[in-house]
Formats: sequence, C-alpha cells, structure tokens
Amino acid sequence: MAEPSNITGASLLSAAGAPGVNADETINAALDFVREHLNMEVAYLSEFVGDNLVFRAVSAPGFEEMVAVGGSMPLDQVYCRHILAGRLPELIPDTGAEPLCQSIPLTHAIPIKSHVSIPIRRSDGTPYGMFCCLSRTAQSDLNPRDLEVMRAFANLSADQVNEKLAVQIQRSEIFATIQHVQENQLFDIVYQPIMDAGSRRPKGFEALCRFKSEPYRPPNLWFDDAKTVGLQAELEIAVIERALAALNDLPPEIYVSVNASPDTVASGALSDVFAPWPSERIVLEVTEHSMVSSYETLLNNLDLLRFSGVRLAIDDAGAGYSGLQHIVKLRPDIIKLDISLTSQIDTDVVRRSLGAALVRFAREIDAAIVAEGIETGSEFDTLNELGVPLAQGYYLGRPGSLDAAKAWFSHQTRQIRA
Ligand code: G
Ligand code: MN
Repeated sequence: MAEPSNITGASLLSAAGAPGVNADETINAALDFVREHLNMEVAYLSEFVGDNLVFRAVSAPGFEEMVAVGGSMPLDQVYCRHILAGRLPELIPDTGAEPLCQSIPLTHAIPIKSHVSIPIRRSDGTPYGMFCCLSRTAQSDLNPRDLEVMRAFANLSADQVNEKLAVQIQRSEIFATIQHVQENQLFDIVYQPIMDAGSRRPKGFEALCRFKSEPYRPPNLWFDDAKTVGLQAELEIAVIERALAALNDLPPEIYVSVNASPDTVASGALSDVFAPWPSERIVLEVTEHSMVSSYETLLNNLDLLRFSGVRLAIDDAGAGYSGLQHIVKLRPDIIKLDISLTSQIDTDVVRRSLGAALVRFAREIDAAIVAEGIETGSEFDTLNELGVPLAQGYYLGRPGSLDAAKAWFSHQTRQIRA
C-alpha cells in the first residue's frame, strides 16, 4: 500500500479552497484519489435517506452498473449502521477476519473483501452518510496511516457537503420569502413622470417597485434573490400586473412603462399579462443586468409583443451591459439614457458628446429618447439643447403613489392650461 508521504493531494486541497470551485468536482476528485491511493475498486459518498443509503458521488470505473449516482440500497443490507454503532471498524483490510461481515449477505454477493469507510456528519453533528471505498480483494497491508489519509479526504468532502447543505437551506429560505412577498403583495408601485421636454407635458409614467421590508432593500436585490431561486419571472410579472392597473386611473393618452428582464420577456408570459390592456398605452422597458442567454428567443417574444402594439424601450443605455450592440440588435422604439450618462451632462464634455451621439443614433434608427435621472435644471437645459425629446428625473418629478401621480398630472395639466 502506498505510503502517506506519496500523497499528492495538495493541489486538490488548494482547489477546494479556491472560490467558485464546484463542490461536486472536489468530492469526485477526493473519491478518485482515495480509490487509487488505497488500491480499491469502488469509492463513493453516500447520504442516509430514511432507511436507505443513496449514492451521491461515485468513483468506480468498470462498476458503474453496481454503484451509480442516485442509486440506493437498504441500510439494513450494508455495513454503515454497524460502523456508526462501532460494531464494525472503519478499516477492514480483510472481511474474512470479521465474523459480522461474514453474516451480512452483501459481503458474499459482491463480494466485499476489503472496506474502508468514514462517517460524514452534518455541521450539527448528526450523521449525513458515508465516505467509503471497497474492493473484491483483501488488502492485508492497509494500515492506520491509510485510514488517516481516508479520514482527511472524508473531512474535506464533509466540508463540501456542509457548504452545499448551507446553500440549499439559504435557497429554500429565499424561495419562501419571495413566495411570501408575492402571495401577500408585500410591495408598492410608485409612478414617476416621463415628460415631453419641449412642452413639459406628461407623456407617461414609469412604474417602479418598492418592496416592503425592514430594513429596506432596493428592488434590484429582491429581483436578484428571486432569480437565484427561479422565481424572477413570477415576481416581475406580479409587479407588472399591479403596475398596469394604473392605466384604469390615468388619462387615456398617458402610457405606463414597466420593467422586465430579458429572461422574463423570453419566457413568453408577458403577452397574457398585457392582453387585457390597450397595448398602445404600454411601454416595456427591458433591462439588461446580465448577459442575454438567447437573443433569438428574446427577439421572437419581443416581436410578438410589438406586433400587438406594445412599445419597447431599452433601459439604462450607456451603462453596463446595455451597449450599442444590444441596442442595435433589439431595435427599440425608445432608448432610455442611463443616469450615469445624464448626471452632470451640463458640465462634462465627454458625457455631453456621448449624449449627442446617442441622440443622432436614435434618430437614425427611428427611436425616441428618454433622458433618465435628471436632477437639475442645468442638466435638463443641456439635454434639451441636444434635442432629447423626453425626460425623467427628480428635477421633473419624483416617483410617488398613484394618487400622487394623478394629482401631479392634473396639476401639470392645469398649469399648462393656465
Ligand atoms: O433601472 P431603472 O432606470 O428602471 O431605475 C430607475 C431608478 O432610478 C428608480 O429606482 C428611480 O427611483 C431612480 N430615479 C429616478 N429618477 C432619479 C433621479 O433623478 N436621480 C436618481 N439618483 N435616481 C432616480
Ligand atoms: Mn426602467
């Protein structure tokens, strides 16, 4: 049997510590290593599930039919319970020397002649399963140092298992929270005016979501959480449904702008969500905070929605991922200039020339432009000079309740009439 000094597990151990290294890969590498190092035929990591042992990771070239990931065996047919109870040792070089092994039918069925196993425990100390290897030949030279090698790799795997379990618990907590928020509608919709820069008449309102939580968390964090548990589209749709209800209360010439991620658009669910409403009063703002996985699916669904009359806006243009390539591909009706571009556009020559270029670009592709995040009169004047037709920002109106939006609208309208 190989001496422990021959162990070349250093790279494995450092790989395990590296951020982002997949836990399954580490466990598989640990199983490969102990199987080869201890000269065994089969190595696996199991989980106890009820009265069964389930194989969670397997290294057993040539024995794939006997042990496969996801396969299971009744616990009363295997050694595990005896090892946990101390009736069998962790290190069994020759099962022929263990009367208890001889009384277990599986020993003869396989046959199992040598067996080394270490219990894997959860962080709270309860048994999770076994880190185990075995062979059809006796290995009389297996010694306590080999057992220590086995234990080191079992502990390494246990750390990985426990990290995975912690992530699972966290995920199920997030899932439950998002579902709770959605079912109980624990969010408000606020509306921010988008106005014609020339006439200062309101054209529409962007619906923005504010989740009710203590402490307050910005909406993007909620949507990021929802994405990690596969509830992003559901949550976005719940928000959009609430947001669109404002169309009932706003004047018919006013549109409502709603936000959706590319994945939600690509899910195809929005056509039903928009169906009850006059499509010419809906603007769909597509945000792109992550890379688009399939442009084709996204474009097909956008085409469907636009065919029905919904307008498409590209959100956050000039920031992050919403680059020109993205805008060219999606051919939007509206381009929304991100606050990072409009903020201080009155004093910064680079932003100003980029703004001017985007205004020209929008004209070329026949798109309207909305300048977002306008906080000062001077920014507003500069954007006006550049020919930006629509504007949004604290300077023109803060996001507020629907009642506030209605009041704002009638106030603005009265002012214009006066
Ligand atoms: O990603 P999107 O552009 O949809 O996000 C708009 C966000 O910007 C909202 O949360 C809104 O409250 C915020 N916002 C709107 N107008 C302004 C503004 O003038 N200044 C700043 N700092 N934020 C704004
Ligand atoms: Mn937006």
